Amino acid sequence: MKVAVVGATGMVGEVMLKVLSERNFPVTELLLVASERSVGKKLSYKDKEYTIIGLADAVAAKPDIAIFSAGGDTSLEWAPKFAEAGTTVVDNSSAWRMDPTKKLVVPEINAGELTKEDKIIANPNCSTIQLVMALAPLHKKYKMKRVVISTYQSVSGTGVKAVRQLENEMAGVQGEMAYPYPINRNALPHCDVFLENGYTKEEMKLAREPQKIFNDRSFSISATAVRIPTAGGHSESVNVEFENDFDLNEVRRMLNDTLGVTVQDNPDTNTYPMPIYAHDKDEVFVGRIRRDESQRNTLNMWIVADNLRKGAATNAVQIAEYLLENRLV
Ligand code: A2P
Ligand code: 11C
Repeated sequence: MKVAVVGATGMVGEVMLKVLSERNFPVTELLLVASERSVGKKLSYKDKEYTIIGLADAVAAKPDIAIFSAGGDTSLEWAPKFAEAGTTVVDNSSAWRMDPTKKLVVPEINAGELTKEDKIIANPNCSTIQLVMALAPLHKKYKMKRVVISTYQSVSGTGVKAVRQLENEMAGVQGEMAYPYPINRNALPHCDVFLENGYTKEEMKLAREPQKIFNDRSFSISATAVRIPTAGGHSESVNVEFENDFDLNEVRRMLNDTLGVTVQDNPDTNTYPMPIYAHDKDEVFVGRIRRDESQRNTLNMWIVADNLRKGAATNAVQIAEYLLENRLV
């Protein structure tokens, strides 16, 4: 496969290269793409040096697959140009996710929808991916009615500038601010921009994307997204009301049997998912599984994953692997 990584110099791009290498993705030719600022710089992949190229040169090279993580504006402008040149784009931005002509894919759940005609495929938001990975088996069995979610999201979700803000604050150094307030020793109920309805864009991604991924509008989701001073890994407190009653042991068993999900749940040994354990792992970790004693057929759980891996790079590479295995590129 001739593969282009667009946004190769970014935080997700770096993890993308690591994941492609770890999973031994069959790369015959690699194009590393970034903004004009980075053209000519060098990056290495599997001990070989590559020179960063610009987007126009990358389109002209007609890669089989282009994995984008260079922001929504770059995707809006350039993904169609790659698609026209015959390249299949897997896009990690929010640009195409809710476009009804594009598929929004978590391979474990809905990769079966993909066809050769899908030239721009959207990767869901990081906090959505870990949520739906845990909800999928439970929805299938008990049918969800309503989900209430509160997130505890790391600064790596915002990007390099936010990681630096946290590091500077911890070191007591003045620097550029990614957030309107200090993040160290703080919690900001503010991820992404505010919308007219009073929710943030991140909260609305959590409310809308799962319905599209499950191809089901029979359930609703209400979200509060909060930024906390963790370096990497997003955590989620999730309350799910089902139509049908469930058995807690069966819930644990089903989650544990789900590919890509690991249950860490033992109050006797203080075992529960945490961002420091999820770091650099591809699984979605679920714990604190318990019945909501205030309402019928309702479950509480705590979900943690590495937002740059399963939440971004790993999911995108899995989509590329699926396309390849099923001869869709
Ligand atoms: P560059 O390093 O040249 O700015 P992050 O999300 O960590 O900020 O990374 C964003 C990634 O997207 C980087 O690789 C960045 O390249 C790339 N990028 C940003 N804007 C553009 C653009 N207009 N064209 C191509 N790549 C871009
Ligand atoms: C965050 N979820 O942690 C975001 C980062 O829509 O792809 C990814 C933004 C997106 O703030």
